[in-house]
Amino acid sequence: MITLHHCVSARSFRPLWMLEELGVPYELKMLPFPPRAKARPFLEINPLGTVPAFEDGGVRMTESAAICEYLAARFSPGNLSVNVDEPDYGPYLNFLYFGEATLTFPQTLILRYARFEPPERRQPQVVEDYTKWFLARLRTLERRLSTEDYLCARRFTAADVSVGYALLLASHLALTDRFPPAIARYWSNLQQRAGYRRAMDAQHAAALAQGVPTTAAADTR
Ligand SMILES: N[C@@H](CCC(=O)N[C@@H](CS)C(=O)NCC(=O)O)C(=O)O
Repeated sequence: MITLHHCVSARSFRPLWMLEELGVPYELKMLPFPPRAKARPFLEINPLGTVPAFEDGGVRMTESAAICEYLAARFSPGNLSVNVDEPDYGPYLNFLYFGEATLTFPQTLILRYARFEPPERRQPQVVEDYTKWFLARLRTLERRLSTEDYLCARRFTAADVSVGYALLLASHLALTDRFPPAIARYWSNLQQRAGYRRAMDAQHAAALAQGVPTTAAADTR
């Protein structure tokens, strides 16, 4: 049985969304945020204290985009994954990593210096600069999505989950009004997917059942 350690709407939402798209059974273990401070025993599972932490038999993984790639290749080759012999294999890998390295990274700086640090350590200049950085990095997506419904291979894949999570995080940072038109349409379509909605419902129900806050840490002010 797969186990996913998760905080509400954290990057561990990527593998949760994948699991729901795939219909693969899993156990969802909810943690308060940040686990490093509020769930110390979790450090035995992931010494960094970050989520996701993913277990599949003897396999242990802690990188959300890599877990998406693993799940797609293992449970949905040629559907949620793009095969090596398909023309969009390269773009598939590129967007999988683009979602985390290029689109989520700047948002973590915004979060930290706008919301997580105590008021005296907040840095409005960092927030402004990395907001501009993030919005500028959307250009690649906008070009692609103005002619395509999905990022690659003309179908929904793990790359859409990776990038879709970055757009979810942007919604918590109130940046969606600044999305260009093709990204706004794409984001709206992703949220209507049954797999996305099931993942949202699953984290809410598990948070209630396991006694952790049902709200995203990103909403903290
Ligand atoms: N690159 C990793 C980043 C994991 C990560 O930093 N997760 C955040 C949640 S979005 C976390 O657990 N933060 C808690 C902390 O830094 O203590 C991934 O994509 O999974």
